[in-house]
Amino acid sequence: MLYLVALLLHCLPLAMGQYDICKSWVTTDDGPSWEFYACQPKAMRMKDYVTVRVDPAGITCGDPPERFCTHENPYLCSDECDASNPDLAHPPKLMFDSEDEGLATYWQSVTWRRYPEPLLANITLSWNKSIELTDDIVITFEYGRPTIMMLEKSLDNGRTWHPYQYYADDCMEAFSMPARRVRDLSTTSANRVLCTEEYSRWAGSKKEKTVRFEVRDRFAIFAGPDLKNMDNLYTRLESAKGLKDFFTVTDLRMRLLRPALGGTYVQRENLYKYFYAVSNIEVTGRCKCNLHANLCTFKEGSLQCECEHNTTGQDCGKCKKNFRSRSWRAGSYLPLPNGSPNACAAAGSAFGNCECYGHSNRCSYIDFLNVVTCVSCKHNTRGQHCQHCRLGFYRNSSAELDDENVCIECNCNQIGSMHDRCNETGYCECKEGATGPKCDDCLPNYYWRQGCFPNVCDDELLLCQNGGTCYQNQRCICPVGFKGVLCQQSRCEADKKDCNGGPSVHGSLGTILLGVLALQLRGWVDL
Ligand SMILES: *[C@@H]1O[C@H](CO)[C@@H](O)[C@H](O)[C@H]1NC(C)=O
Ligand SMILES: *[C@@H]1O[C@H](CO)[C@@H](O)[C@H](O)[C@H]1NC(C)=O
Ligand SMILES: *[C@@H]1O[C@H](CO)[C@@H](O)[C@H](O)[C@H]1NC(C)=O
Ligand SMILES: *[C@@H]1O[C@H](CO)[C@@H](O)[C@H](O)[C@H]1NC(C)=O
Ligand SMILES: *[C@@H]1O[C@H](CO)[C@@H](O)[C@H](O)[C@H]1NC(C)=O
Ligand SMILES: [Ca+2]
Repeated sequence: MLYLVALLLHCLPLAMGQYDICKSWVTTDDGPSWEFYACQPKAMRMKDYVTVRVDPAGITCGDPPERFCTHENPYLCSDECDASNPDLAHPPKLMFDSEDEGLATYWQSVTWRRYPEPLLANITLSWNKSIELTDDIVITFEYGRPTIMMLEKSLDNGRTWHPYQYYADDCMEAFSMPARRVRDLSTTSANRVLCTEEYSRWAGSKKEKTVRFEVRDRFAIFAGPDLKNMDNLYTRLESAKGLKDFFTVTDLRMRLLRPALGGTYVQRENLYKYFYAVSNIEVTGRCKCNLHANLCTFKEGSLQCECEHNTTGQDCGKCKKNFRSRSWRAGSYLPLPNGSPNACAAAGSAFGNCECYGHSNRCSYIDFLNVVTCVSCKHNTRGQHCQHCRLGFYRNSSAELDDENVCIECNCNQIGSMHDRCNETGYCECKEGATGPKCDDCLPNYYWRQGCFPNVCDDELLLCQNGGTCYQNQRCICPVGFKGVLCQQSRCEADKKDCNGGPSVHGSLGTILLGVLALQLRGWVDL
């Protein structure tokens, strides 16, 4: 019995800390060797690694010094914010310090002295690293929570932003959205962006201070109320499209849109009691390492995964050099309980010497040729080892053979070139008269018009005669009385009868003759 307890205790840490080791040295029938597992870093207090930015400039109180009061004590406006006095200053960093027992330290905005112009502030948190949230985001407000605010997130270091959650005391009025609660979401809507009224009502500023983004409640949809069934959550994270990304962020932004009112309307005669004050922003999560690392360290100002499985990059998002015999893949939580490492493989190790330079995951043995060849080469490559470029593509000389950008499209001009293939430096084969790498230019003495054609006229050798002018090398515009490609022929020579009359006389005489002919045919004139 004692022995059993000891065994259980021994096994417990491993069983509980799922995905916490990347590899272990095991002995099998074939002797000892490494075994690899999907692994992820521990969850951490992410506020310790964040950089913060508060907008607009001048929104932080104290410059110049300012008085304020509280909703509890609205007529005793003796509190002071003074940025130049450390005891009275409220800089942004106080949202991330460790709260000692007792007094809260907080960032504070200016008061709403410009009412009715809205009092707006953005608090942007950036990690320069993808983070997977593992617990609720908890924002603590002193002196009342905002009556309208919004949480946004970015997945690409702040280049693009998406709404994450809306908060208002009246969702319909503020955002034209019905109020919902995360608790009421279902398995198919677990990643829905919603508006909640739970964190914006007035309940006395001391009583309810926190605004949450509920990660646990969303996890609980899959893992049960106490998150006991994490296996189900991990299974869902692998299979439900977009679910993992929903909990992943590189940046968060709180858009504070209206402060606590402490009542139903704004008292214009006392605007000193309206402002924002944030004492803490708790973000709990782990570095996203694509299940290829169980450690994440803070180096050179940024978090970085300590990649295993022969992967590399800030998120272990690619294979190490010389380990690209198949394409990189994230590790997987499945199959339970240890997952799949999906490790990168050394060239030559994976499929009996079939290197595919990371452009294919599959090799196939061709019986009658007795060779192993890569199947379905990607990135516009082809060949037994995906070592050539497909027709219509050429080799990028500044890229390694295992680079995704190794093959560049030829882009031959369809009209000017013989076909859509090109040589190793990207030069296409041109039709007569065409030139340039892509055959979209004409040689001298050719002009472009749906292809290259030899000049009909020009200013050097093929001069238009008799005062004609050359139109875009395509034809001579001849003066009256001349014709021919270069206006070299006088109309008089061509038609001897009309030599004395000008072309206009020629015309009118003809018309008269035709008229006479017509009348004669009708029998009215007898010539
Ligand atoms: C807050 O950020 C949003 C989105 O980028 C921007 O449109 C808005 O002007 C910002 N507000 C302030 C007060 O800087
Ligand atoms: C972000 O992280 C990358 C990779 O660690 C680093 O090269 C870069 O300098 C960091 N950028 C900033 C602004 O810290
Ligand atoms: C990574 O490469 C090393 C050799 O550098 C090898 O010993 C190790 O087993 C490889 N790991 C995996 C997961 O393939
Ligand atoms: C050639 O490869 C380099 C290195 O990957 C890449 O930066 C570049 O964009 C590629 N060139 C083209 C034209 O795709
Ligand atoms: C490709 O064609 C161009 C133009 O004909 C030529 O200058 C270049 O040397 C060729 N490159 C190779 C590698 O053959
Ligand atoms: Ca604080």
